[in-house]
Amino acid sequence: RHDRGLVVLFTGLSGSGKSTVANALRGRLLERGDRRVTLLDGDLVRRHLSRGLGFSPQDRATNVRRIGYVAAEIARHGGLVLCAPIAPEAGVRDEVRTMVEDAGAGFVLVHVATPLEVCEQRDRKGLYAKARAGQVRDFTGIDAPYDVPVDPELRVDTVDTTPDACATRVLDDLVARGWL
Ligand code: GGZ
Repeated sequence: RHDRGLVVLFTGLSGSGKSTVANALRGRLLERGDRRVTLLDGDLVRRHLSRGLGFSPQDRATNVRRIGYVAAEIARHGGLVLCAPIAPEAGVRDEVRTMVEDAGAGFVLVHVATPLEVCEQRDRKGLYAKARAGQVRDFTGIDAPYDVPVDPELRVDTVDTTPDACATRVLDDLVARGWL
């Protein structure tokens, strides 16, 4: 199990802390000497792999499927992949799980469950204000849906847990499941 590939998919709202937690976890894994870590961050994926895609349900599904495909290929060869898109649709998240498991790798879904109210209050990029003002359309949690994961392997939130502490909880969970 220790040399099998693994994909950890962080899902959650914009501003929930997915990228920060995934980055912190990446740091922890590198410290441990686990060097086969690939981080497919939402922002970078949209700049490269998914350049040109928007935020319609179809484009989001394409974006998340691409991430899943690349993650599954890396995991097929023993890699450890962290991905952090919003991935709002439960059905598409399930497709990614199937792709990864069909590649012979493990899949762990982590719901970064920071509530909408908190994400909106933090509004670190000002996008929630723009969405409320109608300047940004189809914004997740405002006028676009987010399917709350029903049975994720793990749920964390950044309300009273720091991103570093969240990363520790994920790391501990991966160890407990025998992945590390
Ligand atoms: C949601 C949007 C939108 C809309 C731009 N809805 O907080 P951020 O800025 O850095 O993260 C959000 C990111 C979401 O892209 P993903 O590729 O993760 O989404 S998905 O999985 O649904 O494909 C946000 C920014 O892009 N952003 N417009 N309308 N987030």
